[in-house]
Amino acid sequence: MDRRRFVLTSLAAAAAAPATGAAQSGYKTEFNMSLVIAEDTPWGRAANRFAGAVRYRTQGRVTIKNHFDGRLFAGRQTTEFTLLQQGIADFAIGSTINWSAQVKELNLFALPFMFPSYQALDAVQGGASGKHLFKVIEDKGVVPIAWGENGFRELTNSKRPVRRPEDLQGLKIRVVPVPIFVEIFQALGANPVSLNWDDAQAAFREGTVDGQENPIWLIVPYRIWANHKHVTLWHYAIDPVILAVSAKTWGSLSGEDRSIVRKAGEEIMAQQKKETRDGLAEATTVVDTLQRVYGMAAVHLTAVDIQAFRDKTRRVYTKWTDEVGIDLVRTTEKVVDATK
Ligand code: X2X
Repeated sequence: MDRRRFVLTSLAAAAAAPATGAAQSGYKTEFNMSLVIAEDTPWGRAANRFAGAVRYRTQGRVTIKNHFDGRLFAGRQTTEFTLLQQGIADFAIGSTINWSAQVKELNLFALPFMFPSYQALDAVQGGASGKHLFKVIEDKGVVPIAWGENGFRELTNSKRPVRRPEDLQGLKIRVVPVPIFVEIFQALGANPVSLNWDDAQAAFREGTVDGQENPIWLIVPYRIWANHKHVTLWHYAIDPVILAVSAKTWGSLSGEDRSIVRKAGEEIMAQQKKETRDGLAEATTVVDTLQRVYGMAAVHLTAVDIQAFRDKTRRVYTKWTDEVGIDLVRTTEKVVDATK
């Protein structure tokens, strides 16, 4: 940083918060963190822990304000990555689905029925594919710090139990506004409706859509059970999240503060992953609660049931293998197969 800018930034910071560590360091007084979902969720809690740890360990030099519920991008969830590139969001815990709008390789996690288990996902993230994805993101001006978890995506709806692709015929299913999800549900004979997560809440309440797909932990905090009584456990796609920082912001931090931020992020996201998956790996605890307390009816698909869905979505898998990159997909398939 040149001296003039340093002095100006320091003055501005000192005026805003004279007594903080930020003022002494010359950093901005507050860094923005973006989240698409609410505070009382596994990503939200991790964001609060991260902000607390970073502030404490940097003695107030790095102070992060968390913007929940998509507030930083006015609800348009597929613009979050762009905000990180621009440095409008300094940090984010973001879904790979939302970022796939700018990073097409991240559609890897949405290839239908690619990942059979969290163990397979961890092997992929820890191996060559995970490294490649982090490199692609970094080359686009966003520095990934650690993987976290949103979870396997399951289906809920208000109309009927879904056991076979025919059961989805004509159902209006809310999907994230990215093309692969639209194509998957079209291939299954459903009627996909692209909606941002905020708008989706009203659509569930008002019944303008019949169903949605998201990890099952989210059914309780977002009261999905109040409108959708059917849940199908089919693990058809997975949604890892990533804690990342804008390269612009990263470049403005001292080496010491970068190490503090990285270490805190790695620790907290490992914990976030574990917390999200607890009870979900076998989906028993959460599903029991959904049935007993919230009156939902769960359909567990067997490998044979899943084959019918796999067959119907095969052409989407093939088309998106080319989009994601054939080498990345084949490398990933090998790692996944080795975990079976
Ligand atoms: O919008 C969704 O479905 C959500 C919350 O899971 C994502 O951000 C991808």
